[in-house]
Amino acid sequence: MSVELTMRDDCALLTLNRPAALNALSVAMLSQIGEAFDAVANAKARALIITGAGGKAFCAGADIKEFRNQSMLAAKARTEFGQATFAKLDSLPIASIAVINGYAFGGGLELALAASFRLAMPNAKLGQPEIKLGTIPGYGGTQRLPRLIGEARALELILTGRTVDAAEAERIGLVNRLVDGDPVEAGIAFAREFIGYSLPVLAFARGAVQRALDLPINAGLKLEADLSTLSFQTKDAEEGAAAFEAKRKPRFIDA
Ligand code: CO8
Repeated sequence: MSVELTMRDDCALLTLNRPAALNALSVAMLSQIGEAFDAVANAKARALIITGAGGKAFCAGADIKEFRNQSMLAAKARTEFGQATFAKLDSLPIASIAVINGYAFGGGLELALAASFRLAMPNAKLGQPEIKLGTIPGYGGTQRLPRLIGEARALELILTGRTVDAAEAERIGLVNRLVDGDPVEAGIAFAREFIGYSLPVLAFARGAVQRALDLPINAGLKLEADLSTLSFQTKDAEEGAAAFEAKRKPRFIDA
């Protein structure tokens, strides 16, 4: 299998495992990633951590060796398949963290962009080099990159195909944080900062923020009011306020 799914410390751990090709995304591997996301949706995990095997690459993008002699319809089906696969991360009940340990190019960066959070190891190199291959990002990059780093910076990266190192990626908001050491441990340490909170309430918060840039402000505020109201219907909201008054730590039960 080119993808491994394991559990560690309440976190699901997805490892892209095709190091001989720098974890490049063949169509078969994309299928396996989609199946792994479906499995995570039904697992007892509180966060998903995604990283690449081999120490050199998170993922060097779509498998270029599968590009030639594609019919127009096959190319369209392939880009839609990649988009649909990565969009599964949005509908997961838990947050996802891409730990970028090496190259994250093209479809590899697009996978990381679809995650809730991105952490960069010191050897991270990120870019959308499709223009150099005579094509454009096709797994969500033209839409998610400007939402994350703004239109001008996204356009620059997509039109020039230039590579960004870890420090620049943090400076422009492409990654949340710089981390080092073991990538999985770094992902778990980041996840520990939120996975102790109520899972349904975390999902309400993610659901509201995810839609923020797509909705007109009034519709977004309505969504926030609805989800905030829902959060107050949980036992965990009752517990949070009771624990505050009793000056003790809350004991959330995910309900
Ligand atoms: N696809 C297939 N094989 C790859 C890929 C890739 N994206 N990247 C690396 N490999 C393979 C190499 O061919 C090589 O295999 P082999 O040993 O058999 O020759 C092996 O991995 C190791 O790679 P290198 O020897 O090139 O390693 P280097 O350290 O010298 O270079 C780089 C590393 C800089 C990452 C270099 O491999 C590279 O430039 N890779 C391509 C990066 C790229 O352009 N990615 C974007 C791909 S396009 C894309 O993702 C579009 C998504 C939308 C698709 C829509 C479909 C319809």
